[in-house]
Amino acid sequence: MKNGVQGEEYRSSILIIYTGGTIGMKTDEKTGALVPFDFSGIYDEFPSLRRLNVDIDVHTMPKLIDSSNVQPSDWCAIAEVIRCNYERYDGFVILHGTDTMSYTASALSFMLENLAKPVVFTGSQIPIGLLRTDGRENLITAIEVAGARKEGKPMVPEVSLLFHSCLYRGNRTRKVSAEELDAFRSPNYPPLAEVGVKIAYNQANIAQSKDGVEPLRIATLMSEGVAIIKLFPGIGEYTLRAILSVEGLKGVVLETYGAGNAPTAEWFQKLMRETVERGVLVLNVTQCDNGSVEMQLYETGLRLLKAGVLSAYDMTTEAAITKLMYVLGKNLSLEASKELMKRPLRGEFTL
Ligand code: ASN
Repeated sequence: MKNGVQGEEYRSSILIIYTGGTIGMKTDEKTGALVPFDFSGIYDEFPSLRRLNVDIDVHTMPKLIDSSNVQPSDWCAIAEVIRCNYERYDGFVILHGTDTMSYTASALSFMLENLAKPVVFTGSQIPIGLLRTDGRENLITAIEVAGARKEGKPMVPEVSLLFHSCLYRGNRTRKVSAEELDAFRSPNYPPLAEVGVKIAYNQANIAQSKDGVEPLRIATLMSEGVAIIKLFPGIGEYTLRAILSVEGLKGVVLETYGAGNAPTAEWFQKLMRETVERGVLVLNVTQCDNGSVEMQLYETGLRLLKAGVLSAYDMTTEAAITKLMYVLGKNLSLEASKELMKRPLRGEFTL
């Protein structure tokens, strides 16, 4: 079907939103320096894209940035572009620097409420204008995923991240290598698709299409009163107290050891109790690459549980901090915020 006409194959319309990062770099032929690539000439640069059964438009963000400079205001700007173009396109590809791509993908997964269309993040480790680039494959596969349909519905109606040979749920990912082309992992959730000769979708792991249930809404208030604290043997009481007594603090991601364990020293436990009693949401995330927080397993975790610290289960730090920002940005009661933290909203953790 093409746009409702029976008998012809449906041709998806995709909007590429270009935000910056290495993927957007090419060598200036005169100077040899790396300069931004103009994605609006995408068909001239990659004529093979015409062979895909999709129509592509490009939206270039006003200021192209290295993703180390990304701020919540950039997440809002991306969400706004998606909202404005939501009805016109079948899917979206976000070209983003790899350094903070997992943060942005996690944030967008929460901010895009009632999302029923694909939003596929991708980037590259080698500039798209260099011969050995990984950007070309990533870009083409991301476009294909964003346009893929099954029984008239989008194949992957959620925020995902395509890198190297895998498509992941965006809020399950983290960047794990500054060197390898296979730079992302989803340590606690299987890939949504594996890319080989074919793109093999793992249907059971992909969110169900919510098409037509509720209109897309974007939540653009992200709380800034949050912090990440990574425990280490020797962390000092004064340092920790100083961070936790910062004015306006509303939420903390506490990176603990193993299955969610922390020192049992009285000063530490007392500080945690006081922080929770002050109404700060403390979320326990493990420092381990994979596995889940289970605070009831050891005395060192149980004490945190009793102090009122919440479990992040198997969430990544990237998902935990952006979920805190999203939930606290809603300005709900403390109890209502805790309720939202305790349940998976976009498949970001497994209970
Ligand atoms: N510094 C770059 C960025 O995150 C790294 C990359 O895209 N590979 O924007």
